[in-house]
Amino acid sequence: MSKITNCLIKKDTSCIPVWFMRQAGRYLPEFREIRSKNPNFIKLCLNSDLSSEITLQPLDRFDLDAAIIFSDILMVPYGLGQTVEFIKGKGPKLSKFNMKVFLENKEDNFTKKLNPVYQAITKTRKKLSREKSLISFIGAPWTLIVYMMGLRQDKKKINLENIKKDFKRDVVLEKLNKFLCLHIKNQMNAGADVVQIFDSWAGIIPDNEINDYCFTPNKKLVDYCKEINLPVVCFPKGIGVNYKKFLEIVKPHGINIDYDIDPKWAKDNLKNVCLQGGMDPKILFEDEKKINLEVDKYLDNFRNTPYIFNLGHGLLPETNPDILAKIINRVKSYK
Ligand code: 1CP
Repeated sequence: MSKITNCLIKKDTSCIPVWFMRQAGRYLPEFREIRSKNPNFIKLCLNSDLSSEITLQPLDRFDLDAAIIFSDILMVPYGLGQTVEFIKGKGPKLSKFNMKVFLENKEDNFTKKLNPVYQAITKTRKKLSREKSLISFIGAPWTLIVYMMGLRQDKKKINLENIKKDFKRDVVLEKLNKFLCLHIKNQMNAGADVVQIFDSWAGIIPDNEINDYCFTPNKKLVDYCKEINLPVVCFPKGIGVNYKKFLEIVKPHGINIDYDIDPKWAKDNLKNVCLQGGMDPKILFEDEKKINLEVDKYLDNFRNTPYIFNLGHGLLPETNPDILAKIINRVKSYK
């Protein structure tokens, strides 16, 4: 069993494993080099040799306890027939959502389209030692809907009345759930030993809709992971005190807290779960003394509770890799 699955399943507190969201990415010069020669991001994700190489880049540099497969949550909308483009400085752009095309999707075709992602997982697993986890991931249904239907806005709460008119909510959620379960299973069969569910836009769901759009769809996915014995970590970013309710309803093995969550509050309110992350990725731009204080704040707070060191969101492109190396060493030598 890897250190991370030990922490997630057995709630082991004897060591604090460490990995970072977006650990494979733009802050690494070796990633930027590959990226500059591969302007089409989706094509890059579908190149299993390069994806596997990028996945392992941070592990060649740092003493991390997991690799996270280099892919994207938007590979699922791609697999379901939407085109996905990444416009520099602007983020992702998807072709217009078409309900008919969406509902016609077949499992075989989806698996075939995303096969290179699964091949990348198998290739990576072969090169990774057993004590290291290989983390797969998906976007939660709500977060995918935000991109698929072009609802992405600033952080403010969203008015769902506008989309409800011709939006068959339960049909869309059910179909997405089916394909997300398939994507989880395919990634596991290819060699992934953990899955993380990113609900990055959960924070903009109005409170009266959070049950239907966040808790219930996440619970269905977590129940499926438990059925197939795959440890699962949820990340419902931005939901504040609703983290408590989320945990009571969804009950994943692990939960990643975001940087708005007070770690003390998390320790007191989020029990019987392995906690992960929390530290603001912007702290990595501060001086060493301040960084160390902040790292220790999380390590001290979660002493003797099952905890995986990570951040409260992904690493930022401006991060200095040498700072990351120092943080990892600090976590590893913490007594
Ligand atoms: O070079 C580039 O321009 C591409 C940048 C990039 C990278 C490195 C994108 C575009 N995706 C990725 C990889 C990625 N995406 C990983 C790889 C593994 C790792 O962590 O190292 C993961 C886990 C993701 C997940 C992801 N993609 C999320 C969930 C996590 C989060 O950041 O909240 C989301 C929302 C996306 C969509 C997406 N893909 C890429 C970008 C820039 C975005 C976010 C855009 C936005 O803010 O809406």
